Amino acid sequence: MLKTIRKQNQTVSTSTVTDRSLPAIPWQPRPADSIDIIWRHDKNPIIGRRPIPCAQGVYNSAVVRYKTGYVGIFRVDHKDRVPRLHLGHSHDGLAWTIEPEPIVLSGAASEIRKMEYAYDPRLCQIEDYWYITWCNGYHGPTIGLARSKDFITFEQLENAFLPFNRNGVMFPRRINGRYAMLNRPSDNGHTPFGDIFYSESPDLTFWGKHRFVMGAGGQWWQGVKIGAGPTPIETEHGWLTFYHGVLGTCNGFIYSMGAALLDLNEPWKVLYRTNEPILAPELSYEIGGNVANVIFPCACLHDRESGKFAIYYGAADTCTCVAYTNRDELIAFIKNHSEV
Ligand code: BMA
Repeated sequence: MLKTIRKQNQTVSTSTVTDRSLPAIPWQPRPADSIDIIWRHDKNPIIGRRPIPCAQGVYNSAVVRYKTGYVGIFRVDHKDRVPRLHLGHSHDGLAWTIEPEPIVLSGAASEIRKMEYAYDPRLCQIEDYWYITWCNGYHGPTIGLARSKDFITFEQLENAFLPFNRNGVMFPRRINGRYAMLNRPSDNGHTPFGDIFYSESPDLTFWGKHRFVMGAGGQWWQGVKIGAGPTPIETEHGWLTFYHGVLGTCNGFIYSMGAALLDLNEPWKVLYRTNEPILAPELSYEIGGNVANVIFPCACLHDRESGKFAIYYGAADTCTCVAYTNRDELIAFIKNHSEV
């Protein structure tokens, strides 16, 4: 089916990595007493607050299968509380070794080389490269962009947008011939608003043709702001897109996870969108930490054959967690719980 969809779009994936050559994704079956569409890994958090000496929190991070194992780009808040990006490796996607020093990017124009801070990375394979997008400090938050072929050297490209922007999430193939990215215009603080937009680029330098995708509002749980999460997953029902939705309370924000299906050819068109969170802060590591009540998904491993999903999310701006679901059940859930 995917092949047919790509043919209609006249888009050819030149990916050289097939699911078959990759390791099985982390997985635990749904517990008998689970009543929700998503269930948590029973040994969460998989990465705690201080896996390396400089860290004061490791969360909101990107993970992919690579060769016979896994690599990740991790948000590490240092003890000075400035977030930086660190590379990590794992043989099973659950036990991680994180490099003690931040990753070094090269190749950028001197004006943008200095990253004042770097957080909330996403990873996306497009053709021969792995692309990293992150919230990059350049006179305020904007979307940084870098790429690598081997996770040894990293080439920094131009920032995608003007400040202020967050949650830049690339699509894993060109759409109608252009690179495509979800993003969330914002302000320089703890933004009390936020809608998801779509932008495209012919060359990864110049981004335009901006389209509104979906906004905050509707139900309270996503009433203040929303932002795209992991790299969208192509399905015959549309681009399956996880996102975070934010509730405003008298004690601050509460971040939960929602999901949507976007049109394959025109991803700014929302086909379905959950009218309730698919995962909300409940357990101790989600409701307590550096920032209470935060679930923030940034990566999802997907096994196409079985339809298994392993979703990586940051909990309470402190630690890294995993949750599981099944593609077909989730798509049915989104369609049955949609506000669109
Ligand atoms: C957002 C980002 C996220 C963070 C969240 C909750 O604005 O900074 O990195 O997880 O706030 O603090």
